[in-house]
Amino acid sequence: MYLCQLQSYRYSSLLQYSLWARKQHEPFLRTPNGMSFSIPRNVPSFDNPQRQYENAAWGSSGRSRFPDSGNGYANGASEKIGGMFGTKGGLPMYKDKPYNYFASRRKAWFQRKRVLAGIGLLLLGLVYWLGILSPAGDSRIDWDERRERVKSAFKLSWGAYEKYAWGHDEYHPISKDGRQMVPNGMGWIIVDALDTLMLMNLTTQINHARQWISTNLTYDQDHDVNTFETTIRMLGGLLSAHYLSTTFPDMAPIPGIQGSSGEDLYLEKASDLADRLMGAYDSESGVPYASVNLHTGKGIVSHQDGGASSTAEATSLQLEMKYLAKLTGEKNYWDKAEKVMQVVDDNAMEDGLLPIFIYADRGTFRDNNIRLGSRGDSYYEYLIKQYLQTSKQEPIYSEMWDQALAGVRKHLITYSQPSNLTVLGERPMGLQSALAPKMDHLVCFMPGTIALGATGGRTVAEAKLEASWSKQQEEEMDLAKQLMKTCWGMYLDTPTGLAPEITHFEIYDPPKMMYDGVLQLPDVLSHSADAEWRKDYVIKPADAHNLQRPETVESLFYMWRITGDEVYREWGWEIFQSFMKYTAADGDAGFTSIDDVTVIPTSKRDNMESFWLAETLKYFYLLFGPTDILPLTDIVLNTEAHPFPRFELGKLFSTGWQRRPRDKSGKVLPVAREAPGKEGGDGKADPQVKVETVQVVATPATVGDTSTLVPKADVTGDA
Ligand code: DMJ
Repeated sequence: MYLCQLQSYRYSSLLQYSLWARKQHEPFLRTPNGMSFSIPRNVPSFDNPQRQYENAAWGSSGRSRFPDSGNGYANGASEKIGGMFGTKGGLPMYKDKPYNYFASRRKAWFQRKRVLAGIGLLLLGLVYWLGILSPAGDSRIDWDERRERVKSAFKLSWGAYEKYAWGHDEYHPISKDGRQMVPNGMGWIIVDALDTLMLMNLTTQINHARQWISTNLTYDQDHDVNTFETTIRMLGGLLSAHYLSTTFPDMAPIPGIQGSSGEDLYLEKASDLADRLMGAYDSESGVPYASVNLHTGKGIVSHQDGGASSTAEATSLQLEMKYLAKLTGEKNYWDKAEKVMQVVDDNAMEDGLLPIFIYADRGTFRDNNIRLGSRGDSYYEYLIKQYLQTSKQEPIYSEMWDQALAGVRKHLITYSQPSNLTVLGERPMGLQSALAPKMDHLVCFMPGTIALGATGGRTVAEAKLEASWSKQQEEEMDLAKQLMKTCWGMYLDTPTGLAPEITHFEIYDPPKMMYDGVLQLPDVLSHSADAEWRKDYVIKPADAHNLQRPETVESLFYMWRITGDEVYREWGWEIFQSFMKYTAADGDAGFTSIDDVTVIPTSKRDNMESFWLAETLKYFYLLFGPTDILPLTDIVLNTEAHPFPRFELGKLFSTGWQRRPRDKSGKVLPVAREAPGKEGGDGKADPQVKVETVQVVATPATVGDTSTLVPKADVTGDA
């Protein structure tokens, strides 16, 4: 029954797709400039001559969303060769040098030489067009121009917010109004967008934002807020604004205010907010409560999920609190955030993979649902980023990351069929139960984060020069590339070119696990409407919405920076165009979430997420920009894409905890009995027990029947 439903949905979506594909190709055949779509008014212009050139160049890469459009120079190559030999007038080989020009009266030998030279040049040209000699990609693409398009999209979105919802926490682009989340607003959109404004050098806009923060923003409001979201977006936004404005005073400068000597507004607001959030950590275990009242500072237990906090939410506050501690010298911020890591790790979960709910009072996990999507994701992200933030001086976090990544490879990586795409699935009932072949879009932060972990932020070429480069890093880079392709396929698979919130996969029965051997997947995912790889992807109607999420473009950004392979920028450009085309609200209202990525025309939801400005557009902008802006070796980006500098521990800070002792297979050794008369354990390692290096020895994962597994999709949960 379940399979039937899937099949019938697949057929109807294929039919829809082929109708869509025909529609897409028609304008290519009709319009001389190769415009593929009509753009809503006020969306950044795509029909200038540069755009035509880019479209043409695009076709030549063989990676166009619109195959066989006749649009690219490489298309119809045989005709060009024919033209060369005088049978047909070919297109110019270079845009300003017609190639079919011959002087008519030359000596025969000289003529022959010219023909031979011509053939040679043509072949060289073809090699060039196909990118064979140019691993870095097509140098004719003007990435600066594309980056400007992103900036235009940002300005349009920001301008719409300024016009229709200024000062509100939410912006609704369809009804063109806003809403507050707390009585006087928290600056949800303004604060989250600050550093993107700075990176894009939008001086007027940053001035307006700063003015609002200075005169309107108060966090002293008697209202509950989500501890995690407020930390990553507001605290993170203020801290990165502080970092950028003080470290790069020429970035969107505000005369007389910004710069290393003048700016303290953002840091003052950040400290005030952090002090109000501290009450969340006052649980019995130290694991933060899901919410906190900003006025009373009292932590509030979750009203849902049996009172448990989300694991990702409790464990993705550390970059922010530690950077604030470093800036202010207030060790308390550091200690509270660090304590959470210890409590979580003391649970000694198998292979470093954690259930997605944790009780704040007890510090133990609820249920056994393990995934790297909603409620699980950024725990893993913050392991490797904590290690990098403190300049690799806290090896405990790289050890935890390595263990968790080995756990992912052992228990969660499987392959789709028939095309063997790499799938990072879930274990909803625990590691001993069956695998669910489902990926939230949120999981797509992983390819980039794996690559970041493998090289520490250097390029692969640089990292390979180090003696420490090993087979493990090689394999991790391979895994990152495979997963990146899977995430890209989520976009390429749909008529809109946008990914759904959740994707399911057809997998083998029993599942083929990575542990049993890496399977060969297609080199390139063909754009063709009937490409076989599309059979591997399954989109369920309840999961088909798109909330303008950043994770795939985030990973594309890391993969581009780390591998230098321009294909990742090209994929990003295709995705960007899809956002422009299918998420634009009417008139000057900006961009919005949509209901269903499989249906054209798209039905719009009435909400622009703040991470559209803070993350998605920022990552596009960085992806198309030069690599020396925010070098990955100098910074870490928090889970809301707010950049913080890496720093040394210095005298004040150190890692204040140790992992419980483990044996060689990674199993935690039993805690020694307490001395008589002492009640209960203190949760700390027995100093007598010898601590072995954690070395995860993979054993075949337990797999089972997948047909009963896929639980009802959790479409509401975020991180
Ligand atoms: C953002 O708020 C953060 O990236 C978070 O970690 C996950 N959810 C959203 C974006 O999808």
